[in-house]
Amino acid sequence: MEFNMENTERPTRPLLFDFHGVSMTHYFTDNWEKVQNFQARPDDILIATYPKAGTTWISYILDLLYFGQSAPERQTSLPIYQRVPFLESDFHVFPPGTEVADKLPTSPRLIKTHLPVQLIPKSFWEQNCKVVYVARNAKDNVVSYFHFDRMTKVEPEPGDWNNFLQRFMDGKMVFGPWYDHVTGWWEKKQTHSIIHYMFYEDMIEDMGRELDGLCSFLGLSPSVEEKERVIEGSHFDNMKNNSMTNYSNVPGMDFKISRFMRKGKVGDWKNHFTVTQSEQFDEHYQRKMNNPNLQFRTVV
Ligand code: PPS
Repeated sequence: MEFNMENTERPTRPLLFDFHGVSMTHYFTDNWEKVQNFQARPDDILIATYPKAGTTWISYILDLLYFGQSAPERQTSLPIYQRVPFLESDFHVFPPGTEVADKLPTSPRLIKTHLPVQLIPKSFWEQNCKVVYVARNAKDNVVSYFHFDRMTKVEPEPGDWNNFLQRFMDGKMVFGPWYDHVTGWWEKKQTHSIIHYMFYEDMIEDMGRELDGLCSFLGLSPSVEEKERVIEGSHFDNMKNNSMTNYSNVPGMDFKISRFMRKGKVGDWKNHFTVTQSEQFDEHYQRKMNNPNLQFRTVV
């Protein structure tokens, strides 16, 4: 599969538009027919997240779990976004996600999506594929999203922090409202045991515990040494310094503005929200989030 990194054509920032009730940009709808008709296989593992919730982290953990030992060369030769195709993406400089996924030689295939649950191609449900969903608290999620949108031209113009925060609260973000995304997947999980719902904050707090839960869901029983290798390899500092996981070789990202592996913390929101913004956000949050069983932590 050819990924042409020499194509330096400067992308212009895309506009948001309504797509089946969800704000989107053309990068995620241009290939929609093939996305909707994508043929999942029963052993595919779908990694589903709202943008900036820890997608790359969980992708790398899964890749290490499945292929860390059997295909060590993969770890040094193939960037994570080529190992784990981004299903709905069609960035034009890369082959579309569906094509990369179709050509993946691995079994299982690890496939990334940011789609809200109602837009997932139906073959994933028909094939009863396992889904690993990672959710991150809204305040850290919006901060991470803001810095990401500042540094990459494939996202709409972020504007200043205050406007961005308001847009997030209004749900006018690529892939729609955070509130609906995390709740929609949470509710789907209640009737679909093939969904494993994880929290970024839990992973930060105790990766060993979270890895045990994940392995038990996947039916994997790695040795103590293997688990240690996965935990060590997926530690923020190691992923940040690893050119296969830190996105340093992706065109269209300006690391002088912000790095992809930026802080990797819970609670960075406190460095961004003013007291007034935080109070307004909390008040709005209470109105939007009405499932008492879905609780997030903004500190650990
Ligand atoms: S994307 O573009 O949606 O795929 O981004 P995503 O990978 O979901 O989110 C990026 C944020 O996740 C942080 N990250 C990590 N945190 C802790 N530990 C590890 N290993 C790790 N890997 C990635 C990354 O730093 C981004 O968060 P912020 O808050 O911006 O640092």
